[in-house]
Amino acid sequence: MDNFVKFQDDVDSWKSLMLMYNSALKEIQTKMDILNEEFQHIHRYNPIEYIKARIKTPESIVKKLKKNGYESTIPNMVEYVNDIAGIRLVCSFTSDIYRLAEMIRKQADLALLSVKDYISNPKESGYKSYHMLVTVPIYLSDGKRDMKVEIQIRTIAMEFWASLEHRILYKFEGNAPEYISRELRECASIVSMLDDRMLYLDEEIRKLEGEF
Ligand code: 0O2
Repeated sequence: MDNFVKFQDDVDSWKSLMLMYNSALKEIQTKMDILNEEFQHIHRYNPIEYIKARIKTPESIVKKLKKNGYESTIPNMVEYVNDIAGIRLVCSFTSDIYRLAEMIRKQADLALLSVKDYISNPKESGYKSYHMLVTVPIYLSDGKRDMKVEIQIRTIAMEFWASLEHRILYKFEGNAPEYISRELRECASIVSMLDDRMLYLDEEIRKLEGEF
């Protein structure tokens, strides 16, 4: 019976926690939609092409805790798993990424905990993305909670690459055949080149538009 009560308590804490992470995700999603709409209104241009939001699956939370040597407990997941609530902003150009990061930094009610700039410092695999870990306040019936949300910002080309690489990572559990890893690294440099050239084109078009 005691075990059942404990289990029930854990289920209740889990459900409350997921509700809080979901609320945090909604708050951030709304903030990003507003930024995008306002930017469109002023500059006639959307820095965000699309947004993906997700709550990490219980399996993935447990796997991450285990990988980092922590027991699967609710306090550990809150403390050590930073991307339970994750939102991804997908942009056309690399310049949009830094523009968005700056706009996010300026939001007074978001606290910036850390930044990982895998664009200036890509991973060995070729992974590029800009990660910001923030806390966002959510207001419940009994008060305020600051919830962690990971914001990933990347271009459409980086997203294309990362999605395939993620599948490969899972499939081979980090031990992909050398020719696949090599091919991926080559694709990563093609992605970087494509991003640079598309940005160049965009800037040139803007200059020409300015002339007319
Ligand atoms: P999954 O399966 O996507 O959930 P930290 O959160 O700071 O304690 P972590 O997790 O290394 O440590 O932080 P980081 O580097 O910001 O990574 C967070 C998430 O970014 C990862 O979550 C991935 O979703 C994504 N990511 C990071 N590195 C790579 C990479 O090399 N390739 C791809 N495709 N995605 C990456 P998870 O939990 O690792 O994985």
